[in-house]
Amino acid sequence: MDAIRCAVTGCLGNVGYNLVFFLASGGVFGPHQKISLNLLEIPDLAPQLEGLKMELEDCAFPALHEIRVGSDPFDLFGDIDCAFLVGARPRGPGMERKELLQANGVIFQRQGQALDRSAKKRVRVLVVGNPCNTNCLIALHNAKTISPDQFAALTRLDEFRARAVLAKKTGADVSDVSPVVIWGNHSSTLVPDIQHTMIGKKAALSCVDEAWILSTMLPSVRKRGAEIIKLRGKSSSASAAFAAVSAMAVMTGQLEENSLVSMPVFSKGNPYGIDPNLVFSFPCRTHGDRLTIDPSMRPSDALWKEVLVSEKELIEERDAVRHLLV
Ligand code: NAX
Repeated sequence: MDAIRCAVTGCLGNVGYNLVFFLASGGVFGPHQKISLNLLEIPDLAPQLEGLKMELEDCAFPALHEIRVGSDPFDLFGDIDCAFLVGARPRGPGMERKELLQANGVIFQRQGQALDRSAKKRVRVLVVGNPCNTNCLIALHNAKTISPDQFAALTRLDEFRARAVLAKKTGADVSDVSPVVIWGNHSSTLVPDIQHTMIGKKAALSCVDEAWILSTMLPSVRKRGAEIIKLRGKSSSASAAFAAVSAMAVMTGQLEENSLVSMPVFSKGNPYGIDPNLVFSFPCRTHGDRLTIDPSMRPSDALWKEVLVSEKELIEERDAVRHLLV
């Protein structure tokens, strides 16, 4: 069995540092599938990257076949089967949201071009670095010879958070809470939707009322990341890495056929009338390593209004980086 080659950008950051160990220990493909890691960081961190490589070697992971390190995506994306695009510029003091979009947009434009030139044509690409939906849109536009269906951004963490909030509220075990749909942008406008969620054998909507969903659940899922920063002094890292591993498992066909997952995917041809040139989180179904948007899950009118607010935000983000879309 050939090794699966995976690239991770930003692997010395909070999320990336956790992610590489999850990956090397078999988190996506299992402990018996050999995996090669291509690790990317900014050039200034070359010595630290060598240190990370040594740490990974010291774990003697049976699945870890080879490690390459560097900072050039055109080189490090060579022949990869999957990519986790985690590295991004954080928002600096006094930095406008628009400036952050531009600074990160350029990174994801270049990485899209590098994927196009260097990666395998069947590569699966997960964008974690924020603003992840719009960064993903930029990357897929710049990778013209790779199908946009092979790109996704990350709202799996928001889905897991929503399930945890619901389990806590109802006193259920989280494993009894079936998927919660996440609509829209990975931002403070995201919309968790429990219309089709089951808690054991009961519909979630028979356990909590819509007023609680709008007044408590929605803000608590949206603000969970900010709350963690306040308490921990750092943003979510291991939970985000775990969610990224889980999302890549979805994208590479490791889930049961027809599983329901929420993934921000290219919106072209979507059955909900959402603008067709966005990366938007929809309820999706798994078919091997392909995802299709489930057309039968339109939420209540009250929630749909919220979904449209998230769409508006994504349109504004896209319009601010239009020059980076080709
Ligand atoms: P950190 O600032 O700790 O790490 C980012 C790393 O990326 C740094 O080590 C930096 O040197 C590197 N980097 C920057 N530009 C790069 C480039 N062009 N090539 C390679 N590496 C580069 O951030 P961290 O907390 O790890 O978060 C990473 C990104 O994930 C952020 O944009 C963050 O907002 C986003 N998140 C997204 C989540 C999601 O659910 N979609 C949740 C977790 C996380 O907050």
